[in-house]
Amino acid sequence: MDHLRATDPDVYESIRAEANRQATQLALIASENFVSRAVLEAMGTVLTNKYAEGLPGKRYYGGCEHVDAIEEKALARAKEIFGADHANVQAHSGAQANMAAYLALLEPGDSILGMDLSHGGHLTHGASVNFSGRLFEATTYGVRESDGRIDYDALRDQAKKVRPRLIIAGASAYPRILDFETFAEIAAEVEAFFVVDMAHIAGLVAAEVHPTPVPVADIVTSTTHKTLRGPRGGLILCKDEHAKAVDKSVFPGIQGGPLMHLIAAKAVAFKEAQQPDFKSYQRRIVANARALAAGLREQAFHLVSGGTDTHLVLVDLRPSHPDLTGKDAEESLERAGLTLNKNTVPGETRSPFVASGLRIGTPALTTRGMGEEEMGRIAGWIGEVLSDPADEKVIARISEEVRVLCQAHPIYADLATPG
Ligand code: DSN
Repeated sequence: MDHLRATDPDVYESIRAEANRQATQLALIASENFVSRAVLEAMGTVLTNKYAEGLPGKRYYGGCEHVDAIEEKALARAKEIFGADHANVQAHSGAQANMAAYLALLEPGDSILGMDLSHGGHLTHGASVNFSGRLFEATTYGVRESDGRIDYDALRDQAKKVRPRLIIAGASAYPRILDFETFAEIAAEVEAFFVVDMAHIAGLVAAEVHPTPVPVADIVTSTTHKTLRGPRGGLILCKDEHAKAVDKSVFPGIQGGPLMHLIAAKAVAFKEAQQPDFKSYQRRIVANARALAAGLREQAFHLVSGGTDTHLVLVDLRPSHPDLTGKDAEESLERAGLTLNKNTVPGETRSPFVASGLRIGTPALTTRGMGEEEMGRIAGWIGEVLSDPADEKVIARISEEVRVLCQAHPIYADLATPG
């Protein structure tokens, strides 16, 4: 990064410091990952200079032959990985992908049924503070209090009661397999469109570690940067019958020029997801999450749903640590070198800024080559720190142990070092 360092030492130094932070802390945020150097390189290219509104072969600008070739590759790979009729790789983010999906199928004022945010859903699935709750009449379904799993009977009852135009499945803090077949049946019973936001589990789906929603959903949206381990961005897959509406909904519906440097990086990430070792990587993510869950249970933490089938666990701190908020737990763990996020839990009584839970994920550490043994150690550290979050001696000792573990699993080492 010689040019950047010379032109803007302040920004250069912050980027270098961030690379150092990523290399020296344990990234346990379930939605984060580390992209490959190839993906990173593709993002920092001259493609950022190019306007390419439209689609390959049908652009509103000249000079698009090379970006066309790139976007065609990205589209072909996305369709092949997920077995989809049609793909659109231009959504700038998962939220944009969801907005495009809704506006492809619905009119403002129509009704949607999505998972309650505090039960593990997402802002764009109908939260009142989000466009999805402002443009559409949103109601919610959730998990059973007794076992933390989606209550499909209650979902069916709710769908019959409100007769939504669209049901959305998908979650940002749900650790169990999503039963897409049952969702689709319920949607069919009430003649609703069925959309799946698989952002969190896209990598697991690509590797067939989680059932795919593609055959049963009208539209499937995703981000590309979570378990899929690509650049930050969105992806939309759909059946042929919705292809035109989806493409028009993205552009000119809600976006202008596509970010071609990110589309190139998506193409590279999709190629990586087509390699045989991607399947074993995804299986290791889940094995690591299960090992982490087992370790946390040994530390007497209460896990929503009792464990995990996926890449994350959701800890409800209230039974084991009634006076400890998610916010305070997150801050103490960060001082010990473990980054994760506070999260609301089913039946939440605190505000989302304080929250009573912790969401902990394994994709990023699995990318660094950590395995089940390391997950056991991490669960132990979480238990120790949270047993007395004010004990600075324990935090100092653990942060040193974290540093040593991180050194044994280097990531972006040259970017982290002052040059
Ligand atoms: N903010 C993302 C997450 O952390 O799950 C979802 O968009």
